[in-house]
This record gives sequence, C-alpha cells and structure tokens, in this order.
Amino acid sequence: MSIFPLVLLFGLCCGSALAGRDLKATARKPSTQTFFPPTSFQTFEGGVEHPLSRRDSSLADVASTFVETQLKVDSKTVKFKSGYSSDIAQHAYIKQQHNNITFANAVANVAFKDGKVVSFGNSFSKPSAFASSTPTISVDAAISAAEKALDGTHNKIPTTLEYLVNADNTASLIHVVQVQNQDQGTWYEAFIDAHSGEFISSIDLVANAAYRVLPIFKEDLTEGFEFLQDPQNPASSPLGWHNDGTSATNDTSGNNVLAYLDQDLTATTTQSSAGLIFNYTQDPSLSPSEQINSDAARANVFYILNTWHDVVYLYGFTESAFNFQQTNVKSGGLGGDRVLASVQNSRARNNANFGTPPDGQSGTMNMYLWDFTDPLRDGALENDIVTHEMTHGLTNRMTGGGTARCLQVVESQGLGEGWSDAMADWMEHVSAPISDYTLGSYVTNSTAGVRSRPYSTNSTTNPYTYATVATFMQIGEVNVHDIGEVWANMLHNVHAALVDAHGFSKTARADASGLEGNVVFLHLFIDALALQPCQPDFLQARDAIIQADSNRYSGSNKCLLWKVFASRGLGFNAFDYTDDFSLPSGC
Ligand SMILES: *[C@@H]1O[C@H](CO)[C@@H](O)[C@H](O)[C@H]1NC(C)=O
Ligand SMILES: *[C@@H]1O[C@H](CO)[C@@H](O)[C@H](O)[C@H]1NC(C)=O
Ligand SMILES: *[C@@H]1O[C@H](CO)[C@@H](O)[C@H](O)[C@H]1NC(C)=O
Ligand SMILES: *[C@@H]1O[C@H](CO)[C@@H](O)[C@H](O)[C@H]1NC(C)=O
Ligand SMILES: *[C@@H]1O[C@H](CO)[C@@H](O)[C@H](O)[C@H]1NC(C)=O
Ligand SMILES: [Ca+2]
Ligand SMILES: [Zn+2]
Repeated sequence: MSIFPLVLLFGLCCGSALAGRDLKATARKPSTQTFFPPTSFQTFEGGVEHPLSRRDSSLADVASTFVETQLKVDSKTVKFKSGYSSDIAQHAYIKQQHNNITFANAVANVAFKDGKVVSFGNSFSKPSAFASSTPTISVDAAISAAEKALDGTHNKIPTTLEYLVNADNTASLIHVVQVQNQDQGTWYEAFIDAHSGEFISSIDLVANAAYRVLPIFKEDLTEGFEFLQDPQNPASSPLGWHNDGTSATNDTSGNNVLAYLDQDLTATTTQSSAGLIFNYTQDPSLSPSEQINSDAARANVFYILNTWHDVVYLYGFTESAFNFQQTNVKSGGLGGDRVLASVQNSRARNNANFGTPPDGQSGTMNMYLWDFTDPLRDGALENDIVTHEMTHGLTNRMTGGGTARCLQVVESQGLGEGWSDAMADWMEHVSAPISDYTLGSYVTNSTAGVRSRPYSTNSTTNPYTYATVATFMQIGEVNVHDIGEVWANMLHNVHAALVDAHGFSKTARADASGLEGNVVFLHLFIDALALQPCQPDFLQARDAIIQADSNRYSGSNKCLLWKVFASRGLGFNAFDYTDDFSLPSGC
C-alpha cells in the first residue's frame, strides 16, 4: 500500500507589476536553425488503397512501397525507421536514404487503418548534389567541432553518420554529435560536416518554459495537501511505481520517474519507516530548501509524473509509441529512458524545462525555484507547470516516430507549447462546462498566471485567432509561447465544444473507453500526434485532429471540429496566417 501527498493549489492573488517580464528562455537558441524541407501532409478520411493492400506484407514493406509509389522514388532511397500499432491505427516512420545513409531532415510518415492509408506526410527531397558518403573528417574531430560550436561537452551517446538536405538543395554528409552543457541547461544534437569539419546546424533537445505575468488583483494563498492511497494505475504501470523492472525501490524512483534534488541523482526522497509512505507536509512559511519542503516537492513531482504517465498511457503513449520507461513491459520501443526529474535545480530561476532526446535515452526535467515571492516558491509544487513540461516529452516523441527532431521550426515549436498548456488545461478540469483556464498562478503569485490571456471560449476574454500568429511572428524575436497560446486556446475551445456535445467523464484519467467529450478530446489530441508530419504547421495539426476523428469515431465529430477551428480563423480556406471562417461542404 502506498500513500502519497498530493498538492492542491488554490487560486491566488495579486497585483504586482510583473507584466511583460521577459525570462531568459527565448534568448538561448543558437542562430543556426536546422533547415527542414517543406512538409506536405495529406489525409484520406476513410482511407485509400495502396499497392500491397491485398497482400500479406509487413508494415515496413507496405509503408515503404507506398512511399516509393507516391513519390516515384527507388526502393534504395527509402528506409523504414520505426513503426507501431495503436489501438486504432498503424503508424510507420520512414527516412530518405542515399547509399544506405539516412537523412536527418528528409522523412515520411504513413498511417494505416483497416489496411488502407489514412494519412501521409513527407519532406523527401531530390538533392541536386550529394557529398561523398565516405567521411573524410574523423568522429573525434567532429566532436571537438561540436563542443566548440555549442559550448558544451559530448555525452556518451554514440555519434551517427547521416545526410542533411541544405537550403540550396545539396546534401551534406554529417556526423551527428550530442552536446550538453549542464550549467547552461543546454542539450543539442550538432550536425558537423563530415568533409569540411564545419558546424552546420543543430537540433535543440530542450524545450523551455518562459513565463510572462499580467498584473491582477490580490488573493491569499491557501495550501492544501491530500493523502492519496495507491494512486498508481496497474493497467499503465503493471510494475507499480516503485520497481524499475530490475528491483524494488523505496524512494522517489521507479520505472517511470526518478525525482531527485538539484544535481544529485541519488538525492531522492525516501519512504517512511512504515513502508512506502511519503508523508511530508509542506510548510509555506519556510524556505523551499528546508528538508520537509524539498521532500514534499520531490514526492509531488514523483506523484505528478507517474500519474501523467499512467493517464497518457491509456490514451496511447505506450512503449511502442516511444514513451519514457526504464523497463518496457509490453513490446515495442526502447527502454532505459525513464524521466529524470531534477527538483529545485539550482542552476536557474523562474523557469522550468524538459529535454527530449530520442527514444531510449531518458527525458530530463528541470524544475527551478521562483523568486517573485518571499519565501521563494517551488515550481515542483505547481502541477500545471510539471504537466506542461512533461507534455513536451509526449509531443516531441510522438511527432515523427520517436526521433525527437520533429518540432524544431518556429511554428512547430509554438504548437508544442500549445499542446503542453492544453494538457495542463485538460488535467485540471473536474466538471462541465469547460471553464476558463490559467496556469502558473502559484509560482508567480498572480491569478493571471504566466500567459497573456486566460484560455477561454469567450472571444472577449481570449480573442486569439489564426491571424494572431502573424502578429506574433512579426515581433523581432519570436516567442514560441505566444504562438502556443493561439493553439492552446483553439484546443481549449475544441475540448469545451466536445464536452458540450458529449458530456464530461469524471473518470477520464483512469478510463479511456468512454464516449464523453473530455475522453474524446484526449484521444484526438494523442492520436493526431502520431499522424501529423514532421515539423507540422497549424493547418496540418488541425487536419491530423480531424483525421484522428475519422479513424477513431468514423468522423462523427468532423463538423464540430471544423466549426470550432473555423470560429478561431482556422477554417477550410485558412492559409498563410490569414483568418478564414468557412466550413467544408457538408458541414
Ligand atoms: C546497402 O545495403 C544493402 C543491404 O544491406 C546492400 O545489399 C547494398 O549493397 C548496400 N548499398 C550500398 C550502396 O552500400
Ligand atoms: C531502502 O532500500 C535500500 C536498499 O535496499 C536500503 O539500504 C535502505 O535501508 C532502505 N531505506 C528505507 C528507508 O527503507
Ligand atoms: C502524516 O503526517 C502528519 C503530521 O505531519 C500526521 O498528523 C499524520 O497522521 C500522518 N499521516 C500518516 C498516514 O502517516
Ligand atoms: C503575493 O502578492 C501579494 C500582492 O502583491 C503580496 O501582498 C503577498 O505578500 C505576496 N505573497 C508572497 C508569498 O510573496
Ligand atoms: C464574455 O466575456 C465578457 C467579458 O468578461 C462578458 O462581458 C461577456 O458577457 C462574456 N460573454 C459570454 C457569452 O459569456
Ligand atoms: Ca522508451
Ligand atoms: Zn514549454
């Protein structure tokens, strides 16, 4: 029997002038954004036949042949990378290759349902020239170049040799080197030219949260902890939360999560002498670093991340869909990648972030302290921040088949921020109708929280439409969280409309089988991630959600979804950040 404290957060207060305070997260990207060829995405509702549809072939063969036929390319240029079956569709992720060397940025994804192709995304290229496929620069030299370019150190992950399509349509041969800098919280995949030794560009594996605060009125902080007994879901975590697949644990570590203090992976919080009881009562009058408070914080992060794992597992973020587990109980995907969650990390303030490497390497979460108040407040005790960060792991892993390279262009990053807010939004609703939602209120001591507007169905409260993205893009340094607000608000509206239409399940976190609106919403959310192409834009993310509804619910919500998206400018003819409020024929 396990007993865990759960933090309950109450609405807070206050009117300090924190609006527009820019936190550091957006300024740290290197200017060398990797080039990504344009991505096309087609959805086919009920599906189309494909060349091997009448034969008994493997997913790899069927998907590869489909890509070859569609793109009229030779089978030698197509390499099956990964694939899996969800409860509703089969997903295949494919890379372009040349001389048996795969491309880092030319990829395809095909989804099948009932033997037919339901969606197809691709960024395959026809390079005008290829660098020789035999490198002339050694791996060691490439590592040095990567470390120098990105001010970090190569970790122990083996380098790979790949091709990279450039903006001028040539193909460079590259050594791919992971480089980290713990002090700066950076973690990149560096692309080093394997012939010239020059640094070309990088993939940023860390998604940061930067928080903006609007001044508002005061309210007192009320803390409330609850004891929850055995909150784990055996359907999602058959080993329980305190067993990593090799041995039982008696602290804040297990198969899904290791929650520790600052930079010491062994600094977990331990159980009580009576067994797996973590009964640490946080004292808000004391500094977060007091033992009782840091124990409570680690216990809370451990509880939230495990609960998050168990919920999204039910909706499809499983081993085969590239989730985070030390030991994989069901087949598919790579293990050895539970989330390493650093609580009260002392390297930064007023922020939080999540690093998502490819499947098989642990995701890393850093939670920092916030100095807007005295005593400081701990992000680990604000559940929506923890959920926001963890959801970066979901979207980065499920988009593009576990490579963690497919939410890198600005618009895709913005969508990533939006999904993270939308997941926090979904997790915190307990009844219909779907009320307005803010996040980050506790750490900032401000009811407005960290975003510019509450998420709302009311277009006065939140007026953001697709065209708002264009205004955000025009601001000198684009803040991907601004773009994320537009997407998160669209998703808030989708959630609200589905709940209005189909009701609300109070057991949705433990039971994904219902037909209530909040259950439907999370299914579409997660199904669509696997369908959408690498580097999706707003239109493609919308289309993937509508296709997900076709796959799972025979399109029964098609017009509802179109109406919601259209109401926020993402209608049938929306394009290039111009609002369109029209519906497809039949709606
Ligand atoms: C690519 O790999 C296949 C299968 O391993 C092999 O038959 C073929 O010769 C290789 N081609 C090149 C260009 O290395
Ligand atoms: C937890 O397990 C370790 C390793 O088995 C053991 O040394 C330690 O005493 C245990 N701690 C508690 C609090 O039960
Ligand atoms: C938890 O700790 C509090 C004191 O902080 C105590 O009153 C309560 O009985 C404890 N509960 C359990 C189940 O150990
Ligand atoms: C929160 O903000 C209010 C209003 O600015 C202030 O009175 C209060 O002391 C703050 N709380 C903390 C813990 O700093
Ligand atoms: C939307 O919000 C505005 C401002 O709070 C309010 O005046 C209006 O009545 C709301 N509209 C609806 C339909 O609730
Ligand atoms: Ca995994
Ligand atoms: Zn974020």
